[in-house]
Parts: sequence; C-alpha cells; structure tokens
Amino acid sequence: MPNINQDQARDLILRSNKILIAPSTPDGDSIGSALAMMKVLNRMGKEVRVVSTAALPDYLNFLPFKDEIESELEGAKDFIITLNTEKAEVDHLKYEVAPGKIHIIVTPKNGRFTGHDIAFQNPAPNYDLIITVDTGDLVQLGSLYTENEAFFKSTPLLNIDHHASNGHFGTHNWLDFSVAATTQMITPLILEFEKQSNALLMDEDIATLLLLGIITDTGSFQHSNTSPEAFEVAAELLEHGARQQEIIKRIFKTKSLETLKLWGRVLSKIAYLPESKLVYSTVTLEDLVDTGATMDDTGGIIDELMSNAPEAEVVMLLKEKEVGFIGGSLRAPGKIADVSEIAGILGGGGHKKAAGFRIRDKSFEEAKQIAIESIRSYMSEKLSFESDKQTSEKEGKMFPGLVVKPQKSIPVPLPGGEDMLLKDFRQRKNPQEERLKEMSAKFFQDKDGQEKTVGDILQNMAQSSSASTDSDISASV
Ligand SMILES: [Mn+2]
Repeated sequence: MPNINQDQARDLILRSNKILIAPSTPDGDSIGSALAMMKVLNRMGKEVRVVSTAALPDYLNFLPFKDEIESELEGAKDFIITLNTEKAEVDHLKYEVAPGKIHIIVTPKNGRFTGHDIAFQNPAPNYDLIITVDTGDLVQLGSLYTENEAFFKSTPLLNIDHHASNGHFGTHNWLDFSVAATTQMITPLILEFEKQSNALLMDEDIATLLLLGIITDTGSFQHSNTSPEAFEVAAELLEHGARQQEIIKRIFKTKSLETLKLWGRVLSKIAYLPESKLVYSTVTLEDLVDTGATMDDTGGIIDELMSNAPEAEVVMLLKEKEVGFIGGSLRAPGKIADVSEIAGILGGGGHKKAAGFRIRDKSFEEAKQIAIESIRSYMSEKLSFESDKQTSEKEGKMFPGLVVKPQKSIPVPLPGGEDMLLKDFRQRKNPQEERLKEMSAKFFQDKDGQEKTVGDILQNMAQSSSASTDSDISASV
C-alpha cells in the first residue's frame, strides 16, 4: 500500500465527492481532525459524513459540529425489497406484524403481483473515499469496521496519521511521524485548499478544532513531541481565531469532584527518594473506590507530579489496575535518566523521556518494592558515572571557583504560559538573530533601567574617570 505526500492526498480528496471520515477512539486529535475535515470538505461542495461508533467523551461536548457525528454507517444494515411495477401499479402498502414474522401487503390498482416481480438486496454503502484520521489500526474504528469489512476492503481508503505504529492499512497512506498531532498535518492541507478554491474555509470553529488536536496531543505544549513546527502551526491557528482559552478550560481545568478527590489523594502520597532522584506516587483500587473516580481520571497526574518535582530525574506513577496487575508510568524530566532503560529492566518499554511497564502476579506492595529497587540500582550507577564525569570536567578549568550548573529540566509552562510561549515564538521571525539582538541590547543598563550601547559606556567611563565621579552603570544579563 503506497505512502503518499500532502500533494497526493490533496489530489485524491479533490477527485472524490462522497467521503466517509472515520476517527479512531474519540479523543481531541481524532475528533478535531474529523470534524474540521468534514466542515471544510462540505464547504468545498462535497458530501461528507463522520461516523464514530464510540460515544464522545464528556470533555469534548463543547466542540462545534459535534452533533453531526453519526453513530452508524447510514443504510449499511438496510434490507431492500424491490417490487417490479411494469405489469401492475401500486395502490397502497401496509404491513402486519405476526409472531416471528412480518407481512408486507401490496394492493395493486390494476393487474396482479407475483413472486417473479420481487427482488432483494443488502445495499453496499456507497462512498468514493474513506478517510481515517489519527487511526493506527482499523480495529480502533470498532464496529464501524468489524461490521462493514467488505465495504472497507472495496473502497479507496486514505489513512492520515502520525503514530509510528501505524499499520499502513490504507490504499493510500499519508503518514508523518515527526508531527505532534494529526491536526498538525491537516492544517496546511486545509490552508492549501483555501488558497486554491479562493473560498473562506478556515474560520474560528475550524481553527479551534485543529488547535484542539495539537493541545491535547502535546499536553498543552508540555510534552517533548512539541516541536517548533507544532508551535508554528498553533500560532497560525491562533491567528485564524482558534479559541485557545476555551480548549484549555474545557480540557485541563474542568475536573469532576471525583477526579479532584483522587488527585488530592495521589498528590498527598508523593514520595521523594533523594539518593535516586526519584519522585513517585501510587493509585490503588482502594483509592478509586473511596473517591468514586475511575482509572481514566488518573490521566495527567504524572505530568502534575513532574511539574512538582524540579529536582527529579525519574518520576513514577504506579497504578493498581486489577488485583495482582500493576502498571507503571515513567517520565524523565532531567538529563541523566533514560526511562526506557528502566522500563526495559522491568519488562516494559517506551522512549527516553516517557515509558511504561507492567508487573503481574504480585501484590501492590511487592510490585512497588520491585519497581523502586530497580530504579534505585539504575540511578546509583547513572549518578556515580555522572559525578565522575563532572569531577574530570572540572580539572583544568579556567575559573576554578566556578562550577557549571547543568540545567536539570525543561521548564514547564505555568498555567497560561503557553500564551506567552506562542506570542514569543510568533514575534521572532528569526529566533537566533532576535535573541542575539535582545541580549546585546539589554546587556548594559543604567540605574534607571535605560539601555546603553557599548559606545555610550566607553564614553561614560572616559567622562567619569576625568570627572572622578562614580560610574552609574550596572551590568545585567
Ligand atoms: Mn493524535
């Protein structure tokens, strides 16, 4: 199945008129992609339907056009009885329900109907193109796929996704594993459609749907998948009126009472092991029962742990999924630890910055001890190697009194900080050049905070030495 690029995806869509869009398990990115795409293609005069057999989660209830999502493929289950009316005309139709059957009664105006006039069929859904968005595997489409496999196999399928695990199941696969979200791929495509068709396609609603995907998949620009390109696309969407504050409020600041109780409990259990630079907490089945929350409500807790632990090299959240089945999420906010290595020791896997593992057939306490011990021995090796390295680096330094302090972690934006980040990013057309300018301009300030150039300062020094007055310059970086 061929891989295609944005231009080829564009041409394929332009050639198709009746399109089915299928999002995966509904989340911000899949639903944002599907609804934005549907509306834009509608505006381009195409007949488009979004079908998702899974219910929309509550937190997405604020989305524009969400009521247009259909829960099943229209007509897919219909059974059509066709009556040939060449020999007789129909006067009226009625039906009678009998035990275990139904009678359809056709009364002719003239002539008679016989069994030879009847035909049956199960109509196949009729689309030129299926587009799956943010879907790594067709099974994620649920019964939409499993009940219509023949239709999926016989219809051209454009697979748009950013998951590295994507199964290349489309007749055309437009995949980009470097982006943070599927909406990050779709945004430039929509802007191109807009340019070509000369019609207004991108408005505040569409921009909001597209920004939603980027915000949810990057944890509001906090995860390491947040590339400069993700900021660039987000900035573009803000310029088109995306309602960023509404998204943040609905996704990150709206939590049920049960969720708040659970978070309170988990955060109050935070423990720190300084010798291993490990911060961890736990969620047990008892916590869920006591607070009335579900495991789904633990989403985001690990990020909260991270932002509360600036000194940590390893952050761990242990979850008791079932009795004897414990899952662990790991994050590496610092520079020393690689949590995929720790997860590997525990039989799991993942990336350097985020990984996970599962422990079976152990009590929660036993699993916790196993995980902590593994991290302890891993970190003691890493930290002693690191301190050896630092000692050897210090030797022969030009300034023996100065110790280079490595940056421990990427600063996490404060609430609302993403605004500043985006604003900052947008203002800088050439970030490096601007930063240099900024640094050199602000290097010297006088007492009133007025900026001084090097020329001013030299002049001032000459004057002050001849006039024997104190220099009124203070340097600041
Ligand atoms: Mn996604």
